[in-house]
Amino acid sequence: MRPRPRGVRTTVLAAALTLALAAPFAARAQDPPAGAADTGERPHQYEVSGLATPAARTALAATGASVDEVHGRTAVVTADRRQLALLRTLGHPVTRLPDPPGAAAAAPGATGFPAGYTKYHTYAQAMSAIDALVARYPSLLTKTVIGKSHEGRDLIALKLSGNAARDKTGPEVLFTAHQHAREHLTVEMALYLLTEFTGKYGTDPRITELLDSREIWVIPDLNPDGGAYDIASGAFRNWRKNRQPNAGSTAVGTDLNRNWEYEWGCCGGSSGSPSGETYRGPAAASSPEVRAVENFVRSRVVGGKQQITAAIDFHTYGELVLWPFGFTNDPTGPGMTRDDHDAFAAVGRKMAASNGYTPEQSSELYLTDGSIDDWLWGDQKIFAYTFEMYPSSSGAGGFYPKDTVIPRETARNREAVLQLLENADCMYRSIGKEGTYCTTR
Ligand code: 7B0
Ligand code: ZN
Repeated sequence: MRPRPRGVRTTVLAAALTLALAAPFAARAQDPPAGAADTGERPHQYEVSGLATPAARTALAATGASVDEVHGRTAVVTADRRQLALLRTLGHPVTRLPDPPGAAAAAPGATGFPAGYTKYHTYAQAMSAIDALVARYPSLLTKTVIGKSHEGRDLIALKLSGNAARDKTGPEVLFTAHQHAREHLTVEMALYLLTEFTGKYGTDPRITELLDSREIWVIPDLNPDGGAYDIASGAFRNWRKNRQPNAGSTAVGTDLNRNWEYEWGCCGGSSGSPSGETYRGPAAASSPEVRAVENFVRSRVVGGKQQITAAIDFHTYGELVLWPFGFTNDPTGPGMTRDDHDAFAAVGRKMAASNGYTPEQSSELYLTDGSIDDWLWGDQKIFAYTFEMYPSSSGAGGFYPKDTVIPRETARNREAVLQLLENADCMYRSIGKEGTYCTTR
């Protein structure tokens, strides 16, 4: 990990202290009384210090907490009461961080975002914005329903494709967003891409060329149920998982990004307990959301060849460009040659240079098993990245940055997205090996 300046952490702590002293609601935002059910409770963020290695961070995750942020030897986690108790047994100093700002003004029964967040799109608002784009640009943008969420919401995929007569021999590229409920900025990222590509086709030469030579798929909301639940009380719930019930437990939800069908649950990179923030589900692809997207991706195999060559799955937060594998610390191994790794890293670093994120192999953060990028690469040989968007720290808003950042922080990834699209016909060109790998295309 790249250590960050100490000032950042001091600012976070100072902000925490200021909020704790100034905000009247802080008093009732303490841990619930002993004996409270750990399922209905809103989890909180905590800063944990004294972590020297990825293994130490993976041990944090083994409590069932999610690791949200890593700065040098410090991590920020989301934990419920029980996970907090386990965390404390690990012996690292643990400090409670303030709750998201929106949590102050609870308006039960709300279906929209609270004040300061109203430019974020609810699921319904995103769907109507998308339908309006499809109606306006019918020759560029088409919508397919690829399945239903647990609660029955449509899971949709959008296809962007230029209408030039020229033959499409180029690759397909996939952008996915919102596996994690509280990561609302990622839906805005998907909407930005749809708006940008439709609005600039025919006038922006780079976008025109890309849409004429490639097909772009956008799945803007993998977890609509979790997203709706996160905002439904009028105060952000800090929710991560989907909303699927678990047999034999009152705890709800599967962590979609631990549910993919490649090395599922293999390696201590997920939780086997339904109350875990990173619960992997009872079986690989047990969630309807993951199953729908896996089937969609498999449906892109044409004549024995996967048409999608590259992908980005958008998350928040941390400002990172991550590549597989997450399940192992090895940079190479079965399913990942040195050239594969080098091409991943070369394009990943180039993208990170354009948006100012930090590039690294996913497992340098902490181990994850059953995550989408491992499946896309391990099972489908798609060059799949995970982007952790703005901000870099909980002090700058964590999972809940104000809506004023949306235009800047979505446009910030424009260049990286264009670079991936331009590399997608031959990712090995980035390491000078197109002659070895890309001659038949
Ligand atoms: C996660 O804070 C995923 C890396 C995938 N190999 C990182 C992601 O699922 O833990 N971080 S996050 O939850 N968005
Ligand atoms: Zn995430």
